[in-house]
Formats: sequence, C-alpha cells, structure tokens
Amino acid sequence: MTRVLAIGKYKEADAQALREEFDAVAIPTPAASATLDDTVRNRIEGVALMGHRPFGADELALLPKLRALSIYGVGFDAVDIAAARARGITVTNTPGVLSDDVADTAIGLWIAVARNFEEGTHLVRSADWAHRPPRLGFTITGRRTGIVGLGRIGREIANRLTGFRSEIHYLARSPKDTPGWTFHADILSLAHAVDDLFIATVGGAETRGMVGADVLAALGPGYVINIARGTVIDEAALIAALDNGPIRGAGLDVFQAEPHVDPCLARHPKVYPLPHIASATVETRARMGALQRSNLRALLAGDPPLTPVT
Ligand code: 8YV
Repeated sequence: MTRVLAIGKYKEADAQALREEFDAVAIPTPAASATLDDTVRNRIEGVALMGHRPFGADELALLPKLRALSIYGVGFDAVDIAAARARGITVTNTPGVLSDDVADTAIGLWIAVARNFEEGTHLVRSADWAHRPPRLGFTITGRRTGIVGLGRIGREIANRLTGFRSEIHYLARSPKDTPGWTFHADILSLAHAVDDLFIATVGGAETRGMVGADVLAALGPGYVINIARGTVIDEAALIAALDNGPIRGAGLDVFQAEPHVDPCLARHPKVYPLPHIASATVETRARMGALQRSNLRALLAGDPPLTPVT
C-alpha cells in the first residue's frame, strides 16, 4: 500500500512519474488528506507537494507517520517549517533549476511594462492602430535598478541587468561578493537609490507587506517588478501609488491572494500581470519534477536529501 501522497495539480508527466515510482495517491490540497481513509492516511511517510495552499500544523497532524515533505518549487512559505521540524519531518525544495526562467520573466515583465507592450499588442490586434498612434514608453537601458533579495534568482536578474548597463543595487542581510553592485541593509535606502525595484525575496511573515507606501514613495517614478510572492507588496499601497503617483507601472507574476487577483490590479492600465508563470517552461518544470522526486526517493530510503530547506 502506498506511503506517498502527491498533493496539488500536477501536469500529467509528473503525476504519472509519482504514480509509477511511488504508487502515489493524488489529492488536490494538503487539507484534503482529511478525506482519505484512515488506513491510507496513517501510513503516509512522504509527500510530494505542489502549489501554495497552507501546509501547517493542522495538515501535518493528519499525517502521523510523515517524515519527508518534498516541495515542487523553491519557495516554502506555504509550509510551516518550524512545525515540520518539531515533528522531525525533513522538508526539501527545488532551488537552482528554475532561476534562469524566473529571471528571464522578471526582465520580460520590466520591458513589457515600460514599453507598453500590452497596449501595443492590443492596437495591432484590434486594428485601432490606424486611428490611434501608440503611446511612448520609457528607456530601460542605463537605469538604476534595485534587487530585493540577492539569492540565486536575484543574482540572475542582476546578471541580466548588467546587459542593460544598469547601475545595480541590492538589499540583503549582509554584503555579497558582487562585481561593483551596491549593498543596502535597509529597503528604504535601496528604494531611494534606484529607479526600478525587482522583488526576488522569500515570502512568508518576515517579508509580508515589506514594499508598502513608504517604499513606493521613496522609489519615485519607476517600475516595480515582482516574481517572488504577492505577499511582499502591500497591494492597496501599490494601487494608490499607481493611481496617484509616483509609481509608473508594475510587472507582476504573483499576487497576494492568487489565483484571485484584486480587479483593480488585474485591470490596471499601468500593470502588466501574469498568472505565476515565471518557472513555467517545459524544461524547467521537468527539472523541478525530477529534483522533487530525487529528494523524495533519498528521504524515503533514509539517505540525505539533495536540497533540504535549511
Ligand atoms: C511554483 C514558485 O513552484 O518555485 C516557486 O517558489 O512559486 C513556482 O515555481 C510553481 O508555480 C508551482 O506551484
């Protein structure tokens, strides 16, 4: 009988791999393990988790034998890591394999929003181009850019920005070994120093609402790009700063209550929104699935995991 749950909405290739290798039982959310037969639930030792629904002490309590929780994704803010640790459960994630695609998406959002791509596409498709000239955008090359969080993804964004002759600043806990990029210990200091802000930090309590009215005011007439977690931005403050100034535009791949998006943000003419697709390529998703299964395989065999959440 199975020892593994596959939680979330996997694409068929991953669902099949989890079924074939682990005889995994599929359920849509962590809370749905309450609907399983007790004999199944009480045997589960491993979980392959996808998605962003909360996996806290209550959900962990439903799985008394759980010892391995392997996340499909780099972010682990949906999981109560302290509660898992207290139960002796090892949690893993999939860092590294998605950094390039996520950084590419950040740059794509930045260009799209600053150069009015959505409006331009609409002009062509609607045939309005014949009656209305496109609006002018703003130059992105040579701007001062700030990265909130210089982890793997933040670093890849910064690497790409060097190609745009950007003056690069970053917020981190401590200065990093970087080629002439400027360290800031405080987000207000970062926002004052740059034109545009790229958010590439972790989600969860420590960063909730970190980009609020004060930071947006300090940023001035620039762009906010978020490929991290919607919770990092105070969305009400962002809407106000887009409506009344000073923010020029926002490129957002993530939202506070996704997949439900505040209609003011979803329809805002200064926002270029995407449905959390930064890591969504065939190649990266295959790597994420493979790493998730390698971690799960190692943990169930009693071996050290490849990429534990530290
Ligand atoms: C998700 C992500 O994993 O890696 C992360 O933290 O947010 C994404 O790559 C993906 O959307 C599947 O839930």
